[in-house]
Amino acid sequence: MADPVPAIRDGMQQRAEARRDPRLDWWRAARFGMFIHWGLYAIPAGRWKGEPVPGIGEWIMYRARIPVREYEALAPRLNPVRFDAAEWVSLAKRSGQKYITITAKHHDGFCMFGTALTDYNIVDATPFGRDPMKELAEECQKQGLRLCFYYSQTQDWHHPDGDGNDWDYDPAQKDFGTYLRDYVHPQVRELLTNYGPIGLIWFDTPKAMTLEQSRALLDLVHTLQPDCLVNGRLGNSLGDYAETGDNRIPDAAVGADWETPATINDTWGFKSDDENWKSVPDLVRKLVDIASKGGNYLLNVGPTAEGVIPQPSVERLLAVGHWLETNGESVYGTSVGPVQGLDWCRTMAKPGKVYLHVFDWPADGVLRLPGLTGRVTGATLLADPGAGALEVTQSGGEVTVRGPAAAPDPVDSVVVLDLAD
Ligand code: FHN
Repeated sequence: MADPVPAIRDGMQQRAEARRDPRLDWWRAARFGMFIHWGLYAIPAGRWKGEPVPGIGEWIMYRARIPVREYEALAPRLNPVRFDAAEWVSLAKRSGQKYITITAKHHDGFCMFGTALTDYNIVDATPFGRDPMKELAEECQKQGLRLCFYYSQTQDWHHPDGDGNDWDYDPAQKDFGTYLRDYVHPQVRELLTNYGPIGLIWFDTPKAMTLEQSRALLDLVHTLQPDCLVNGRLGNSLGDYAETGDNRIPDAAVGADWETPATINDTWGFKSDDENWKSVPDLVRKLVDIASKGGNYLLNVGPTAEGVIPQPSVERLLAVGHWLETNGESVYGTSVGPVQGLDWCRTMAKPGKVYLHVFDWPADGVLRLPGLTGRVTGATLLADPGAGALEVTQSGGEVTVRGPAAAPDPVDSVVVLDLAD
């Protein structure tokens, strides 16, 4: 299979055996997860001293070169009184998302969890005084979703030895090895000890991590929670699955476990003036496109400093969830589709079945699918099985299905093809 995304190639070359690792079974079946970028950066929400700061919201400290002492002053202002873990988890659930990956610590270094390693955390440094990760862990347990933690292991613009801040600290004086050993490792240990079973740890921007450093972190995670997965941005091609670049979807199917992290507008962390929301059809088709190539879609929301997930995100996610209520069978638990590379459709496979996702329904209602080996014994519309069997013929390597003239679903009509054993 073609593999046009270098990040995937780099991440997964190593581990053919990983593709059969049963620890990933839940994750492979999930196909759709909620990413949450939430931190102090939600307070300035893209503006500093009255001026807009270009770029993604959670990078405001870096982009505006905000001194640590000034940025720290945001902490006493963080009071997300409208945060409701039950509501967030329920939103993910109703949106058809099977796991939540949330920023425990992003590059700004502020910890959104209670930690003994620094007071610079939401429990000790804010009037809020609660641990949202605890509340989310409890709710995920209750509602049956997997909780996963994003943790920025290299960049930490607050810590004197963390990577990235060269405006407060002299890079030549930094001791990255000590930071990893005495700060990152103990914090990862906290995250994997204090919150129950964790689905995965999502590391990011590996930068100059040495092989030894990446391996030590991987081993730490697997020692503390053997079933906890590690994403593909740990560095040095280590991790349980590969991560594409942000918002990147490979052109073709990939013979590895992989995930696309993606924004729902143009930022990860909340920015008050980013209204460039992706449409529901776009989101549904991206999910389907990714799943047809064997990947997972990790779709981001950026809650406000009050703890509210912006309404345009909520509306879109619920609409995708609504589509999945009818069509989920053709997404969850599927594997790479047998026919690839066609503009008008995508395919996914399950034993004995092929799901044909039609993005552009032909005007005469006749679907002509080339390249399917195996005998098709029947075809139905997934959303309308009551409409009965559709007429199917097969000759010269082409399957022809006669459907209604009008697209059953203008976004994506799913036809189930039954295959002979
Ligand atoms: O720098 C981060 C960015 O802020 C965001 O967290 C994304 C999500 O994939 N990861 C990094 C850039 O790739």
